[in-house]
Amino acid sequence: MIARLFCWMMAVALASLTPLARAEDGYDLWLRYMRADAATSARIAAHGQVIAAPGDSATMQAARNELLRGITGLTGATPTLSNIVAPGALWLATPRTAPALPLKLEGLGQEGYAIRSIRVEGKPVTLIAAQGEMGLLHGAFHWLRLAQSGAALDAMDIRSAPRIGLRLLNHWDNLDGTVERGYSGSSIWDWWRLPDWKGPRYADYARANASIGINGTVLNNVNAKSDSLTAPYIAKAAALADVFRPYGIKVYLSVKWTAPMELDGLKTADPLDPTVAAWWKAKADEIYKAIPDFGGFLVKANSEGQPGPQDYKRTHADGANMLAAAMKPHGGIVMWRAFVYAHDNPDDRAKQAYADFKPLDGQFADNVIVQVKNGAIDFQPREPFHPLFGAMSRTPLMMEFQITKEYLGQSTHLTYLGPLFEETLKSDTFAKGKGSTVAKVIDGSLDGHRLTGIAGVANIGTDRDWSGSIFNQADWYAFGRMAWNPDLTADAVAREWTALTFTPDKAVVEPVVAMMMGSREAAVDYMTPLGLAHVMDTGHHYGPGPWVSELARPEWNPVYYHKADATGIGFDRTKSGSNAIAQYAPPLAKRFADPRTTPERDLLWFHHLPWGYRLASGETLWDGMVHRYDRGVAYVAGMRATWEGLRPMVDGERFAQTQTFLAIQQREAQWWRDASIAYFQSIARRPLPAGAASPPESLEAYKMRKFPYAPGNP
Ligand code: BDP
Repeated sequence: MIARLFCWMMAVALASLTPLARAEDGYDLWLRYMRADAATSARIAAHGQVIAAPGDSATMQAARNELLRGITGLTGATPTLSNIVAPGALWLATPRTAPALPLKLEGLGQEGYAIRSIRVEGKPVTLIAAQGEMGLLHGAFHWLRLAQSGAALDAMDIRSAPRIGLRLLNHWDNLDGTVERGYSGSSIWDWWRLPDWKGPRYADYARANASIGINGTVLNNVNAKSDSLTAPYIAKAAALADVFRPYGIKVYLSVKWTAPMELDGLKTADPLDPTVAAWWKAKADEIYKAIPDFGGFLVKANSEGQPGPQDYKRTHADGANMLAAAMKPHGGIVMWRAFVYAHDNPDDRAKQAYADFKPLDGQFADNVIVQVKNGAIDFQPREPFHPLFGAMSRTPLMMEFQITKEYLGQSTHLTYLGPLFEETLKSDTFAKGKGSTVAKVIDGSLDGHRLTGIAGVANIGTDRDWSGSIFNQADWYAFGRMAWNPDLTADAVAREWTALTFTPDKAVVEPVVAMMMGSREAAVDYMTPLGLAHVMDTGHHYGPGPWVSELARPEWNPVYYHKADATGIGFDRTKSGSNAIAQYAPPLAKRFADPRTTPERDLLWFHHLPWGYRLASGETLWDGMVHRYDRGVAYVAGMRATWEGLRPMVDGERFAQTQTFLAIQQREAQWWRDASIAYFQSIARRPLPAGAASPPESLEAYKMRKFPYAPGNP
């Protein structure tokens, strides 16, 4: 009896050790390292049975630990650590640890790496080589990515170096723990208990970012509080910097323009006032004492009520250069945001950033980079690329994408952002003729800039799965991978992510990637078809509100953006309207001047057209809009069906979350469609095309829906 009980206990104990029994809650992101199938496991074991990675630095330890963790998880066997390059070894080497490396490292910089299958005394060895240890860490992550996705590990010959220098997350995290436009819980920065308590999430955060090539993080909201520049908060930021440093993640801070007045009672924040400049210089010195590798400042000035140099009749360049001078002796930089529009400027909001910044081209100090939002309006499901890209050749410009999906269904809609990033990066500015893509502007190659950058507004919070949903993790992943290499396609990145996040099994990868790839277009269809924008309900930006018209500032109202009236719909940005098209290079301006040559996807962004206008398909604009709303809803129904079919192949917890969120998305896509049609039909006064269902509720009923506690709304 006792023996039988013992056997039973053993069986239970063993069962709980088998990896399949492990609950998957998403915490491990794409670094799951679950036991691989026999063939993959054997391959990994053959190429990673020994890890030869000499060096005691924290970065080398991180690289070694990652390989140990990965290989052990994937194969079930722990590799040996050795300083001798044995057969079957993974050998991590820099010119310092191995002066006679058999490959060239030129051009790889400090973060790049090479991976090559070589022979040492006739035996196969995988060499990961780099100029420095950070490159080795990135190389280790690359090798693990391949190992985890079941790729061949012999005959390797890879060289990889980041194309863009600054690859940063922007956290819109407030000091009270809330996150502006955050949909995944609270801020992961526990400001209150820092600097003493440094919870395990910080290192996991740094690991995850390093694994996809991100190398910096702005800790606090662009709507900044001065307090983050006080001594206690600098100490807190320094504690985080200490945790991140081994992973190559630098810390940056958003600053409030009037901090010298608020913190130390200065009479002014005029950038040309010497006391102001001296204050910032002393502040920079203080920060660098605590954080010697501090990255720099991010500034939102004279935008949406934030103070800035224009309050003192100075320009953005005056402001940026004053801060840049304070950072300069320490090697720091200033990222100055171009997201500006003023309440007293009646001009088209889409034109205002260009109007403010274009004349300043060439006036910025060499450690200033101007951060331009993706979209001259605001992170919409679709916007044409920002006209500043390609228009300021003498100023380094960095891209600001929004990873958190303020306008794309927030945490519950599956709307993979890879295609949005790719579409923008590949857009041709024609600044120096055909092929002058946005990617070439921001990687510095078009104009020969050395300071280059890209930022993503983070979707990270205290939710167990970090990003508010499993599929939102893909947006964080895609941002990092495309920041490292802006030529990567959204499809390739989705494949990688799916293989790592679920399984390399094609039976899962193919349908999941297919779902993801069409998902952003589906959101465009059910929210803002044919170039519409900013019709989300006010404040929380969650759900439809195309009828909103009574807010104080005209450009806060959706009616400002769609301009629907009895004759038609759309924002005329041609000569007869705001003439925003003139901000684009002549070949594009010409293309956008005529609805016939404007890409249909941007039609109503550039033109106000009659409801009866004929689309390329031959149907009327009104019918085409209705068809697109329906197409978007149908796509979501299709995703639900696909996901149901994957039930046997996905672990229960992650399956159920996605299943529930897709149900929410379908309900809400339908709501978007119905409410939009109810409203626009009340203006267009046209019948629905044959087969299209009437909205089940009255327009008034849709207008009545209120969401006072929707998350993320400041
Ligand atoms: C808008 C957000 C707002 C941000 C602002 C910005 O609605 O919360 O503060 O952008 O980027 O998208 O500064």
